[in-house]
Amino acid sequence: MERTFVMIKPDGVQRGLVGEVIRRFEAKGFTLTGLKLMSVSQELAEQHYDVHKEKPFFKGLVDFITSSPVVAMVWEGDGVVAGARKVIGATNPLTAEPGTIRGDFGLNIGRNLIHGSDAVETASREISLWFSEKELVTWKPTMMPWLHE
Ligand code: DAT
Ligand code: MG
Repeated sequence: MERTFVMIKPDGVQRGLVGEVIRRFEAKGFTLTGLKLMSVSQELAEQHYDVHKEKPFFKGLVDFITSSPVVAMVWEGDGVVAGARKVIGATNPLTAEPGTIRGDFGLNIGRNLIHGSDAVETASREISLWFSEKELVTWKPTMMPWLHE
């Protein structure tokens, strides 16, 4: 089953949107497989955003993500990598569609509330960066037959 890494960034946690974000993924039908509130070290932040290390916004991004706790999650389901990105919305909250998390709650690209892996390979890299194997729980919700034909 496909898995993706989702992180509620410091702005989402500080603004009290943890429950709202989790609610949206649950309501969609994805399965929560890992969950933790944590402070992010400089090293983890730099590794996570390694692809952006040459970008002008890299330092600001790392400073932001290490400034206050985040909620790290793994979600599972058919097509969850692309599906979670749809639920999250476009990178810039100003152009993100209403009905998406960023479109409904954000204003600024540097405060876009949430991260989601952008591809299946990225997801697997990010999941192993943020979670140990024993922190992930494999389970099947009993409502599965009501979500899948
Ligand atoms: P996404 O988070 O939608 O995958 P990304 O991987 O291109 O977007 O960039 C990672 C984060 O970096 C993004 O969530 C917010 C920040 N960011 C991206 N482009 C930016 C820009 N032009 N100015 C400031 N921050 C930016
Ligand atoms: Mg990205």
